[in-house]
Amino acid sequence: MTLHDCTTCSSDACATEMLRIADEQNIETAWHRHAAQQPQCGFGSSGLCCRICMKGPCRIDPFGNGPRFGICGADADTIVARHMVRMMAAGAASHSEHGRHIALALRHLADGHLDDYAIRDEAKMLAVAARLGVATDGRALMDVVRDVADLTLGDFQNQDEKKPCTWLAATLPEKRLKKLGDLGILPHNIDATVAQTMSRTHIGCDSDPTNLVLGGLRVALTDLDGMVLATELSDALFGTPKPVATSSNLGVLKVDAVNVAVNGHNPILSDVICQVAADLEAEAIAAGATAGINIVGVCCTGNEVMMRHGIPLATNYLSQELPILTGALEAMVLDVQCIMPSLPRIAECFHTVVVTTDPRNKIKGATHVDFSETKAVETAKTILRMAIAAYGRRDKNRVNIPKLAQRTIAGFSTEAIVAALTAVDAADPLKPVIDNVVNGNIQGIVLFGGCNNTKTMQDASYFRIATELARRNVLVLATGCAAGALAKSGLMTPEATEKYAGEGLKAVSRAIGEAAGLGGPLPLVLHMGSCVDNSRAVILATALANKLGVDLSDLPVVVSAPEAMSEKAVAIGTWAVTIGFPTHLGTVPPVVGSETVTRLVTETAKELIGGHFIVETDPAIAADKLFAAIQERRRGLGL
Ligand code: BF8
Ligand code: SF4
Repeated sequence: MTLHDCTTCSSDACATEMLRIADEQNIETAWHRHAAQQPQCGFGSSGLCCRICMKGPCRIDPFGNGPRFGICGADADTIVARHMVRMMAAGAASHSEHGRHIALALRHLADGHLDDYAIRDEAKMLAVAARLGVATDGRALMDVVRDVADLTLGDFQNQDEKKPCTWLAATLPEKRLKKLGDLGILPHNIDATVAQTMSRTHIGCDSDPTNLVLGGLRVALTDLDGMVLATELSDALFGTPKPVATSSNLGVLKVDAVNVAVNGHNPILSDVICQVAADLEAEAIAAGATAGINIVGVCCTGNEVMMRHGIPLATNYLSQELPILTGALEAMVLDVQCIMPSLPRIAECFHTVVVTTDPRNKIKGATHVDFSETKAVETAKTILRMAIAAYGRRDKNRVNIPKLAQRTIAGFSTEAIVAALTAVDAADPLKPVIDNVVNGNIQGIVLFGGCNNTKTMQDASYFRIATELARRNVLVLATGCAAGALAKSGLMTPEATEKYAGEGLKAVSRAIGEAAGLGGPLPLVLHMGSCVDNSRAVILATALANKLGVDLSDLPVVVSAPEAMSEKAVAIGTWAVTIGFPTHLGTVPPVVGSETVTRLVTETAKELIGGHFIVETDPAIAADKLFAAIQERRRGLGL
């Protein structure tokens, strides 16, 4: 096992504590494997290794001393652009597949084929229908649901290239839609755009870097489409989040409970597990677990159930192996995406059962329990009973649960934010935000999103940039593993607002928090949900832009992904730029091998679409650059 440097692995105290145990017990984690991978290949890191065809791999010498072209003649610009664009397509496919799953479930529900689900938020369902232009007056709810599901599935089926995806058209401001339409990058169909992206990047197809990058922007917009529909339909199906008090980090595991972690992204099973856990409480107690069943979350499934049910978050992406190392986790239940294939190997050293549930996402060594929505409750109970049985095999001498469970206020859906603002100004809820942006109490808004990445110290940059911007009166929103990092760091509390916010932001947070009955200021960081829920921030920003009669690219809104890692994060960052937001990446994407592509996404994009990438690995400098971008926008608005 390759040794890692414990002082630079993670700023999360629980992770550091568990890594010590991993070292003692000779158990390999992602940090050990990262160390074993050093040095990582420079060609791959800069995007200059092409594996598009079997004549390759071909490598371009970035210093000009070796080959300048691959065997087919592709140069550095083509190679870099093609691989980047394929990453975007993979990200878009992932989010959209999640969205399709929810849309199909709604369709089956409308047809009476699903007994285990219901429309939990009828008001949201009707609001969504109205936004999509579906008639609601005097109609049976399930007829409305069927129409919404069919319209949504149309975004995967429409063959008319002139008709943009329904959800994008219903989400973005008119000015932005026009700009994207004029550039020819407004997608008409998620599946077709992903397929076209794969096809145009095949050997011997599109090799013009600008045209490839424009294709990338187009496929990234399908990622946004898939995310918006996933979030909005999930809210209708499972409930729209409201502020909820809970806690984060490994201290949420209980020594006397059957601990079950849900990990992945899609709430369609995890939500049911949360609902049925109470039914099996007596069985858990009978097995000796006096505290019953304790469901905890990991990664974005964790965010989904935290937002809607206040389920505590055990951890975010990079430390997902560590709940098993506590020796107190009975089961880890997996659905899709960002799941480490190492989990069953670690579980072998303990009593934990690792359960995969999606037939397209199996892991060697895990137990597979096939999940389908038609038997959701039955599957959830089967899995929970596997966890109860595992409790009897727990070795009490190997239990090491860290103490820290950080208090966390989550649940800030767009609707919850608007409801809090309505308490301040019922007639015009957005006015308090706009007035305070104009008077400078709020300088702007930053949305933190994205992952963990072993290339940086886990969670550290999130804390540094968020507190630095909040001190400068920037309102902070977060989703995904960014939200996990900031929750574990204790920034989702009113106390953090008192401690870190600048005077202007503090005054506004107090006024809104108190008017909304939260008994204090808003938390310093507003948790908006999982990665797909970045769409909530877009909906909020669109409402502000529409109210001001401006485009998204005029707003003092910036995005930061200090630990971007996944292809999904590449897609999200790209659509954030494409709809007009300056977007920070704290890890260097594999584009630096091409000056042309680097310039396109960091400079030319700004002139073309208003947004651009800011690549900066130093968190203090990143905070300065993000604040400068906010100031530039303020000046543009005459503020
Ligand atoms: O969708 S933030 S590591 S878990 S990709 Fe993955 Fe990145 Fe986490 Fe959620 Ni999003
Ligand atoms: Fe090499 Fe061209 Fe094949 Fe890429 S597509 S591996 S550059 S021959």
